[in-house]
Amino acid sequence: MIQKFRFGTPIETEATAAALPAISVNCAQDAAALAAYVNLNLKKGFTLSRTLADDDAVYGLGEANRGINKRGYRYVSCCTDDPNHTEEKVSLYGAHNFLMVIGKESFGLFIDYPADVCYDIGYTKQDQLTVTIEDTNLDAYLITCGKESGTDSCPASPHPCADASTPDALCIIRQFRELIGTSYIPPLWAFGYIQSRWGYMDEKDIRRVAKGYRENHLPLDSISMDIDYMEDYKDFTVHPERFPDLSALSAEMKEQGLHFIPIIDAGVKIEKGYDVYEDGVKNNYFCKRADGTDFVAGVWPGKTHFPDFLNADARKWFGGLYKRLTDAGIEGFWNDMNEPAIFFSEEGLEEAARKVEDLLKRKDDPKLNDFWAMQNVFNINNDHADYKRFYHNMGGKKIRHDKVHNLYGYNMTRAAAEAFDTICPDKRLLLFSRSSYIGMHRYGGIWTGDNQSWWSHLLLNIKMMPSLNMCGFLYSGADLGGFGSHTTRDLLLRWLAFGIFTPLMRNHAALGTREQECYQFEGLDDFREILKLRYRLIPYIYSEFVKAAQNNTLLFSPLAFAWPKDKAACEVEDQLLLGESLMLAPVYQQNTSGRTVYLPEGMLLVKFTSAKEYTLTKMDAGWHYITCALNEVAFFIRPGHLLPLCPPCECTGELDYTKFELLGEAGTELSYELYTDDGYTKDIKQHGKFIKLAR
Ligand code: MIG
Repeated sequence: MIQKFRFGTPIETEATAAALPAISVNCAQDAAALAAYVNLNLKKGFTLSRTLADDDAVYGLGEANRGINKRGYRYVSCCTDDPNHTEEKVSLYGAHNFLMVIGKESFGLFIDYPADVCYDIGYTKQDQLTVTIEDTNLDAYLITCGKESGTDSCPASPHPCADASTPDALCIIRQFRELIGTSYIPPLWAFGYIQSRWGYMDEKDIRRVAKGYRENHLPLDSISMDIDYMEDYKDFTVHPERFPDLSALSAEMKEQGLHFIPIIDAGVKIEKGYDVYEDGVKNNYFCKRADGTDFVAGVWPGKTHFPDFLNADARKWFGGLYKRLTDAGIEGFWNDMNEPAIFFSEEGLEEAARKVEDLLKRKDDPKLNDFWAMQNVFNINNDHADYKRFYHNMGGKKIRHDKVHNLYGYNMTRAAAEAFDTICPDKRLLLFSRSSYIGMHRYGGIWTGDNQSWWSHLLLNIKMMPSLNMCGFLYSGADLGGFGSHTTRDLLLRWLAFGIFTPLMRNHAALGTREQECYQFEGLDDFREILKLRYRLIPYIYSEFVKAAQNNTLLFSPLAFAWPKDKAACEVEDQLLLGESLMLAPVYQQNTSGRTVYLPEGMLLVKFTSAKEYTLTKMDAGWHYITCALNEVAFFIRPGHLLPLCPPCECTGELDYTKFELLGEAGTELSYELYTDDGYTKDIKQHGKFIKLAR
């Protein structure tokens, strides 16, 4: 059952699906229903709190730091461009305000509020969950399973989990996901391996990457292009010397089974004669200062204006511009810098300069504090003060950015997705964003931003996947190998061995870091076999992905949700279920030749020593140590389930759906319903098919 509670007059976020069919969210307006779960305090802003029992676990929050169980730390929903995700960080690029308390009395909460939301989840006091917001205008949704009381008095909302054996977490997630609407499904080719790097400067670089992969028979589907393809970082331009003919290059790549995925940044360069800039100014499509002038932010192109993605007309205009690139044969994009990231604002610079002047006045009698103040003066990038310096036009209403901050990246991506419906009505295009809010999951995927080439970030990637899924973000993945700092061969191999299971499988690295295309390392066989295994898995991953989107279920699930009564299973966070058949147990530590694994039930260990060769070992429930060398991939098949594998190949264009090898326990009759389609159709219900594979 979902109950919606409206406080004050919230800003419309469109986080929930517009055309919500059977679910009425208004069946109980009585705040007492909410008070039965949480204490509310509306005196100074909005505070909601609850005492947590010892064995209550807290899940959700999507793209957030730390563990799957969020207990024991604090988080702030505030889309933030911070490339240094150390353990103490409380905000990353997304703002996903859905959480669940799972225990004796389980419930889910969705706080639909577009500015900062603070979560103290047993941080200040171990047994206390507190959610605070400065404002009191918001929608809160309470989601319960109604199993305990046995009453489901909401007539318009049929209980989706009539089956009492459904674990609370899955019941709550399913209802929540129905509320927010079906997740974005990319084209099939987006499940192929993507190579990326910030620093590919021209056609030659792109051809070199294509060649490096194709000549070495390392599978690859796409190359993503970072900001250097543009002319002076101007959105929707292509550098005339470095990329003289994008259509020709894109056609040339397509012949090799490759796609290009260009980046689009949020800020539009201020430059006379640049039509995007001029049209934006003329039509008032940019965010404005309080005095009505266009707000200026310094980002990669130099001084820019921010398109007002919260203004429907501006959104339509900006989305339409993607056509300039789709016309050149482009079928996929990534939207960056859309928190929005701000290197500096004119106001911020002036303020900093004034502070320096003040400090200089005291130079004859300096205090230690002045010295520290001096150090911080120019620390003005992504300064939240800037978010109070510009305004949106939302349906004629002037709204200061900080009040709706978390909707910006969401609506940039929505602008593109809505335009694609017109530009390319018959095909799904690839689209993923850095910043996001719940609701954006209907329009595109996300990558998890600037991680580092650290082993701890491989583990963070593993732990983040199920939380993203809970919030509707199914098409997602991290920069494999790590974005910042220098990767190592073993880290990349281990990361790829996990990445072959994530829908978005992209190797991406920052300018100035060690080159990390697979062919840059010794022992290419090891990379080749792991990548080929990815292609063998694509039919299964794609099938489970579409099912998860259509049925509002998880692609990646913590063990806790499948075995809620098994304490060990509930505490294991470095193993995940993937779809109905698989349990993953990735190796994520350096200089280890294996790892400890917990099996809540007997399972079949599959260990691939190459893309074609594997061993199957039946294992009993309990703790085990499994070995897994750097060039091996080990995972488990659950009892009663099959894993279909197609033959190895080098790009999705070569996927062969006629010859499946079916892996599963010997001696039992097993079957699998494989979802398939042409890889592009938008009408999954009409054009998708299920094939029954049996053994
Ligand atoms: O300020 O376009 O997260 O993937 O390579 C950095 C350059 C801007 C941040 C993205 C990263 C991308 C980089 N961008």
